[in-house]
Amino acid sequence: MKLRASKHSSSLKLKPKLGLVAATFFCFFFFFIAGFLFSSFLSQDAPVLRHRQRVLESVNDDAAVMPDRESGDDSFTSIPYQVLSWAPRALYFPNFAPAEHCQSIIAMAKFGLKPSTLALRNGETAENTKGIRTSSGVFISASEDKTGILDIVEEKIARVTMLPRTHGEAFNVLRYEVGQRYNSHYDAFSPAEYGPQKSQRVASFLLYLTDVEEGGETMFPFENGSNMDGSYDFRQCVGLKVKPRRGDGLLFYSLFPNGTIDPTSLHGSCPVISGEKWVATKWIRDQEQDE
Ligand SMILES: O=C(O)CCC(=O)C(=O)O
Repeated sequence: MKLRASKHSSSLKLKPKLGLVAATFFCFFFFFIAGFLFSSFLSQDAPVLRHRQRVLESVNDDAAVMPDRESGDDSFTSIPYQVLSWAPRALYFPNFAPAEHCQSIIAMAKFGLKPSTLALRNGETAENTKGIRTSSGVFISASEDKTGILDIVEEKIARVTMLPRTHGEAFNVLRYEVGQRYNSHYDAFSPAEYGPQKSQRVASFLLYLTDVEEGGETMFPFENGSNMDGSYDFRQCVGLKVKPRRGDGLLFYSLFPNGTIDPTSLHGSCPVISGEKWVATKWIRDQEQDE
């Protein structure tokens, strides 16, 4: 009993001491963390806040709009995009065109469809290139479209590429049914394979006019230099694959800034597995195009 009593009394004495030590430790820890956080806030966050303020100012403040010029806008425009890749240089534009515009483009193309053709290399014929591109399509220029929708789309493409409308070919509206595809190819024409060229395709803009249930992705098999060891089969759907979504746009550049062909711009359309794919392609060249 005695022993137990003495044990009990010594633990009673110890408790307040332990409490004091814990409280001191807790205060020290709390002030240390608070001080650390406060000092890093002062040293790092201040410039970020200042930078953010500047960006906001330039967007919201009317006075920051540059004076109107002969060509150009008198207000800011916001067209959202996502950089999909730097090799190839590819950008994705969600909701580039409204659904009603996509439907109207399909309606105007529907009755003029013909089997899609290919630009042939030396030695190639329609016969020995059969199966490479199996979609149907039709060319329609903005000036032919009395609804004015292609005009709106073309204008917007010129704004995001900053390549003049006069450099664009007519829209090539394509339909892919189940099983139809376009094997990987370049939009630019290598003079070594196709002979001397009067002008070259710089960039391609694809406006997806439908969703596709399954398949039909636009693919870039050589994204970031992958699959370039010579073993790639041009029908394979590998690399960067962009799933078509109605109204969204895809822009990619076929040429490097120095005018040579970017090998990673190789691309194609995976076969449609289920559903139907409609897309309007605009090829933009380095020279003005005849109407
Ligand atoms: O349909 C696609 O996704 C690709 C079309 C294409 O490669 C082309 O028209 O050059």
